[in-house]
Amino acid sequence: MDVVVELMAAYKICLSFIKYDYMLRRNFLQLSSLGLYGISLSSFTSKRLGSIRKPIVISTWDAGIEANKAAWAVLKKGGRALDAVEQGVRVTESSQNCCVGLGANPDRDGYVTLDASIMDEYSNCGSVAYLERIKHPVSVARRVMEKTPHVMLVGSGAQQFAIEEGFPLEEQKLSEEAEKTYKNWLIKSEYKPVINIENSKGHGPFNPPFPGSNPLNHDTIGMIALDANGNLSGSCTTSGMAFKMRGRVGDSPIIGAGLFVDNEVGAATATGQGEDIIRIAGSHTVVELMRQGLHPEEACRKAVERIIRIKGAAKSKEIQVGFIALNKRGEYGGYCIQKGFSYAVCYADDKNFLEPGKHIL
Ligand code: SD4
Repeated sequence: MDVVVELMAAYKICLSFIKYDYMLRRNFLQLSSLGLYGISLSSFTSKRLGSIRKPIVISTWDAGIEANKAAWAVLKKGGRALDAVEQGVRVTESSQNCCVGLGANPDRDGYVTLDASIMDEYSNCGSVAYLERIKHPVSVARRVMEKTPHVMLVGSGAQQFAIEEGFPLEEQKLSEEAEKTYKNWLIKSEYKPVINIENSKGHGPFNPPFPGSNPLNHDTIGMIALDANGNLSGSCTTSGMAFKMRGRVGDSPIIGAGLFVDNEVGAATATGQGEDIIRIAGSHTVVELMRQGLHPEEACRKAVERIIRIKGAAKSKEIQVGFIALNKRGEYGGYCIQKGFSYAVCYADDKNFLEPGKHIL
C-alpha cells in the first residue's frame, strides 16, 4: 500500500513539473507575441560562460576595432583596465572622423565641443563636457578624477584645468572634412537626428565625410574592459551630435547615462541620441539589470525597450540608441533600437571582431 501512495505522490510531482514547464512556455509565447518582450531565454543561457573570460575589452561601432588594439596591448601585459580604456579611446580621438575628437563635426556655430568620461574599479569617476581645443578629453577626464575633488568640469573651466595640467591648447580650427560638411549644413541649417550616420555611405571613422553628404550625427566611442585581475573600467568620448545647439551636452560625460561601472557587477556604455539615454540613466540601468542576474545582452535589451516604451514606437524609429555591457565573468552583449549598430569585441591577439548589435525595431 505504501508503495502505491509513494508512486501516486511521485506521479503528482511529475504532473506539476509538466504543468510548470507548460506555463513557462505559454508565458514565453505570449510575451513573444507582444514583440517587445520576445527574448529567447536559451539564447542568453547559451552565452553563459563556463569559466571567467578575462582580460576582455569591448567598444562601440566599427572604430572599436582599432581602439581595442591599443586597449588590448595594455590588457595582455596584465595592465589595469583603467589604462586600457583610456589608451583605447585615445586612438579614436586622434583619428580623423565625423564624431570623436577635434577633427569631428562642429556645433551649429562652428565650434567643436567635446564630451568624455572615465570610471574605474573603485567607482572613482571623472568627466569633462563642452570642452574646446583639447585633443584628448578622455585623459582630461581622468585627471579630473585623479587630481580634483570633483567629478565633472565643463567649458572654459575644463579647458583651463587641462592647460594647467599640461595639455596643449590646439588651434581653433575645423578639420578640412568638418569645414566642408559644416558649410554644406549651413545651406539649409537643418537640425535633425540621423540614424547610424557613422555607417552610412561616405561617413564614419574610416570614411570621413565629404561635401554634398547629409548632415552628420552619431558616433561615439564607449569602451569597457575587464582586466586580468578581474577589475572593470570604462570610458566614453564624443563630439556629440553634429550641428548641435551651442552649449548642448549629451549623455557621454554624464556618469550613469553614457557610462557606468560597478566592479561588483559589470560595466555598460551607450551611444546614440544622448537625450534619450539620459532620460533613463541608461548605463546605470543596464548595470542594475545585470545586478539582478540578467545576462549583459538581456540587460541592454531591457534598457532599449524602456526607451521605446517612453518614446513610443513611431518616434523611436527616428532615433538610434545602442548599449553595450560586460559583466564580471567576461560575458558581454549589445542591443540597439535600429538595425546598423555594431560593436567590437577583443579577448586575444587574434580575437578582435565586430558583433552586430541586436535590434528591436
Ligand atoms: C551624444 N551619445 O552626444 C552621444 C552621441 C553618440 O554615436 O553617441 N553618437 O548624444
